[in-house]
Amino acid sequence: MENYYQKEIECASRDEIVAIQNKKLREQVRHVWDNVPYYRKKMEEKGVSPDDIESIDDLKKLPFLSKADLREAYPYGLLGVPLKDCVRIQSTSGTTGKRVVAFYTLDDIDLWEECCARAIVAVGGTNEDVCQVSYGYGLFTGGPGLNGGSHKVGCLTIPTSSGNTERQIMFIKDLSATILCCTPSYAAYLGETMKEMGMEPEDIPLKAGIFGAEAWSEEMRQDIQKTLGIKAYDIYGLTELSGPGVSFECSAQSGMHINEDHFLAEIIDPETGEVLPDGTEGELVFTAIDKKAFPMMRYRTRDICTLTREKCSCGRTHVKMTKPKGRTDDMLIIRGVNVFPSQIETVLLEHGYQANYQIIVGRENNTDTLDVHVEMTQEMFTDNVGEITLRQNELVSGLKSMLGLKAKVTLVAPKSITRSEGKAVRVIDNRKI
Ligand code: DLL
Repeated sequence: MENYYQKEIECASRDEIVAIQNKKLREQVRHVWDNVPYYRKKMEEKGVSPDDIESIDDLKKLPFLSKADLREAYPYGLLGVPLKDCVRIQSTSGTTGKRVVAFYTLDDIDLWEECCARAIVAVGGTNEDVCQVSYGYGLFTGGPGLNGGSHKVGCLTIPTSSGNTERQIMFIKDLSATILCCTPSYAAYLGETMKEMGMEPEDIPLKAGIFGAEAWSEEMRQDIQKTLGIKAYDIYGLTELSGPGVSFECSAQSGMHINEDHFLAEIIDPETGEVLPDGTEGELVFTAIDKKAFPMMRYRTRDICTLTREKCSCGRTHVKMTKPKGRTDDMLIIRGVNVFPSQIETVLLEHGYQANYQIIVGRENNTDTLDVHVEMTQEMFTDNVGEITLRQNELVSGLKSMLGLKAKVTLVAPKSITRSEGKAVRVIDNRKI
């Protein structure tokens, strides 16, 4: 039987959802106009005023916000309330430019944690569960968000944070953790370490995992499910919109329901900014309609995915987004061809490898080069050159048919690629150096 944290809203009819959205959007636009001069100026430049926004159909009249705006307005320029009403900040790791610093009122934290609670209940979590949160705690939103959600559900929460992998496994076993929250790459690493410690999936009581914060393929889901003996669910979010829980997977495991009572989603053409119909792939744009301290309006996420409104078997009515394929800024353009790391991952896992790989892009004689280093698994490890060459060639042709590009593949020894405890770094683009 499907459980819900807030059934009334999670399963509300379309009319009910739209009525909530219209009301909240009107109020939020007024709030931003009155309190965020930076965005008001953008609205004025576009010739829009709060009176022009009556319903969600008017959303497209509003200007976009992008990472560049966040940088320009750093740190307080997009704040929607006096600083004294804020109780927390969270921040991104800032690998691409300046950090994003997001602010929260107590109510903003409450709604964020509610979103995470919905995600935990959707994977079967109740107050009888033990939820181990192995996302990083601190400035990163993963740990704090799921910790709060776990409290709301009433799970016994184990705040291990990331790292110290053997201790993670000890806690899972000794304290009978049933739900694990971490990045998918760390989940895979935990599985690998467990195996090395001589443990089988049956030796641990875990039943579900809530994995997100980075793109991961369907093949990687299958792999993790097998090594940990659990069901693996996706969760999505970003610091600008609070953190994890903007959307989450249900029992159908076929895309993530967006919490539409808090976030309006649109898909746009990343080149032209034009809004695209449901079912079309494009860049995801969000408007936060009730978060007050950091009210993001039409924020361009750069994540590429599709929205679907097909009826879901779980009974939830909120729109679903497909697994993000990657970010427009992660997308590599190699010899003119668009390549997402997730496509490479799909090919590797289809050929029996695990998600331990590195993509190295360079330029030689004015031509882009694509090198993929892939770890052999223990089972396939060999120093037989003939066999290695055969395997490499298989991958070269698999990648060729996926990407339409010739890549160089190098098989490397097991455990030679550094493992990640948080978001994995898969790409080294030497062209940028
Ligand atoms: O990664 C929030 C989060 C924490 C989500 C824990 C899920 C679990 P940021 O560090 O601001 O926030 O990074 C946000 O990560 O724009 C996506 O590109 C990527 N991302 C997040 N979740 C997923 C996912 C957190 N499930 C950026 N699949 C986003 C693919 C994801 N990419």
